[in-house]
Formats: sequence, structure tokens, C-alpha cells
Amino acid sequence: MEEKLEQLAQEAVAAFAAAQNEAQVEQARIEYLGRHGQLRKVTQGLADLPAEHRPAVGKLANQIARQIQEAFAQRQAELQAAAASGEQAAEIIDVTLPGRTPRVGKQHPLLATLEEMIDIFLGLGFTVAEGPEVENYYYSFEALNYPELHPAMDEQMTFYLSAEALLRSQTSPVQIRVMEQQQPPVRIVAPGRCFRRDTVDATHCHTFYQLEGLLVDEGVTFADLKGTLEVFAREMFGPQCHMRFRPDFFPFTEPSAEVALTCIICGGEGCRVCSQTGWLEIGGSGMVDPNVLAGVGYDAEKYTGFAFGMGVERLAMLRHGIDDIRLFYTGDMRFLEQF
Ligand code: 2U9
Repeated sequence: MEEKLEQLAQEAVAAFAAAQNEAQVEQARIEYLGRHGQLRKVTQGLADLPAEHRPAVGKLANQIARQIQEAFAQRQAELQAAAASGEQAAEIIDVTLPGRTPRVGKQHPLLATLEEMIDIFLGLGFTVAEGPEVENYYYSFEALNYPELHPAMDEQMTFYLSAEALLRSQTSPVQIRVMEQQQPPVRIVAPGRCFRRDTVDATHCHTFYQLEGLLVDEGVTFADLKGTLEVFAREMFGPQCHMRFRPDFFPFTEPSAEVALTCIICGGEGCRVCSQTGWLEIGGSGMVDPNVLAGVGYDAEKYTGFAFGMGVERLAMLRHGIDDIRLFYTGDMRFLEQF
């Protein structure tokens, strides 16, 4: 039994020394000093010893118990002191350490493109007008000369919140609201989010940004529209960039024209991006339909106006060579950090 006690003491001291935290120390204490621990198991054999041996072995067992207890107490104190000093270290502030460089954020590429577009029109004398994203049927369709039952009004195309309220599918209602509040001249651009019930894919999303423009005054002509958009094209994509009109139709403009730019990749030669046409469509435009002017109380005999609309994602994708519109909305820093 003496050998067992000596061996037990060595094992216990080694176990406490190996303990890396208070939980492990406590576990070793239970293993060796606990009610069902190793020491108890050995000393239970005392009763089986011859009577003349019991005093000496019992004395040794008490010495071993004290030795193990001291080893436990010492290791526990060491670990508690280490933990305390660790906490103290955490509380100690070394003021000589260099500061942490704050991460500087940057503007989102979509809004950066929108701001560039707006700045060009501000330079042309336009001002920015904004309006509600939740619109009603009148400003979204009737005031824009949409005929009854036009497909744009279908629930397949527009998000309806109720019989009257809906999410605007273009920023045009803003222009109507401005014209209701002031007489010509009107020179505004209307940037903002629009919503369409589109299936999301690489070039479509249910939520997207638009920039529309409207100029109403006496003697405004189709040539003024073309000149304005030509200036925009060159400011946005460089002096070599030209724009082209092609016939189109919108309920709110007559005549209407699709707006295309010479392909900014191949300069008009034809490539994969422009499908070998040399041209990239960026939006639509036209002369404001007289019914729209009359609808806001303007004298359509005296005033004429032009309007245009562009999708901001489309221009940002052309500007930066982005081939999937969804990249703008995922919040993926691997994409956003490139701008
Ligand atoms: C009023 C009168 C006329 C705005 C216009 C377009 C043509 C056009 C699309 C371009 C891409 C929307 O983002 S898009 O899908 N827009 O093609 N928009 S003329 O005409 C107006 C606006 C307001 C009172």
C-alpha cells in the first residue's frame, strides 16, 4: 500500500501541473481527492492491513493527502493569478501603441454613377426633383396618358399595395407632381428607385434605379432633346461617344425615340457587348405628349417639352463592365471593394 500511495502522489502532482485552467485543476482534484477519488480507493484498504501496520500506513496516507491537497491549492492559485493578470493586462492600455486605421467606406458604384449622371444635368441647368416611391394610380398611369388596360398596369407588371396604392414603375409621377406646382419653365431630373414585377436575372431586377428628365418651356424642340442627350453621352462616356435616335413609342411622349450610344467597348465597330451592332441602348425619350401637358393645366399650344428616361444600373454596368445586375444588391464586399 505504501508504494501505491507514493505513486498516487506523483500522478496527482503531475496532473495538477499539467492542468491548463481552473476547470482542469478541479477535475484533477475530484479525480484524486474526491469522495470516490483515487486516494479514497487506496485508503479503503487500510482496514484490511494487520493492526500493527495501520498506524504507520495511516500516517503516510495523511501525509500523501496533504501533499496532493497542497499541489492542488498551489496550481489553482497559480492559474487564478494568471487569469487575474490576464484581465489586468487587458485593462492596461498602452497609449504608445499606434492607432487602428479606420476602414474608410466608399460610395456604392450604383449611386456614384447616378450622381455623375445628375451632375451632368445640373451643369445643363436642370434641378433635382424627388417624389414618393408609393404612388397612386392617377400619377402612375392616367396623368401619363396611359390608355385604359395598358399592360403596364397589369398586376403582372406592377406591384400593387391596394386598389389605389402601388410601387412606382418609373419616376415620371414626380414630373407630374412638379408641373402641378409650377408654371413653365420646368427643367428637372427625377432620380430614384422604381419597382417592376420582373423575374430577376442578369439584366433585370424587381427594384432598380432610374433617372428621368423633363424640360418644358416655350419653343422646345426635338433638336433640343437630341442636343441635350448628345452632351450627356459625351460627358458620361467621352468625346468619341455619339448617340442615336430610333423610333419608339411611349404613351407619355409623341414622337418617341429609343436612345442608343455608340458602343463604348468597340467604338461602334461591333462586338459581343453590343451584339455586333455598334450601338448600346440606354433608354428612351420623346416630346411630352400634349395630353400630359393639358392634364397638368399647361397651355399645350404655348408650351412644348421633352423628356427622357434611363436605367442607372444599365449605365453603371456599361461604365464598369459589370455583366450581372444582381451584383449591385448582394452587399458582397469582394464586388464592392473594386470601386
Ligand atoms: C412626364 C412626361 C414624359 C420619361 C421617359 C422614357 C422615355 C423611357 C425607360 C428607360 C429605361 C424607363 O428605366 S427604364 O426602364 N424610360 O424609355 N422615359 S420618355 O418621359 C416622361 C416622364 C414624365 C411628365
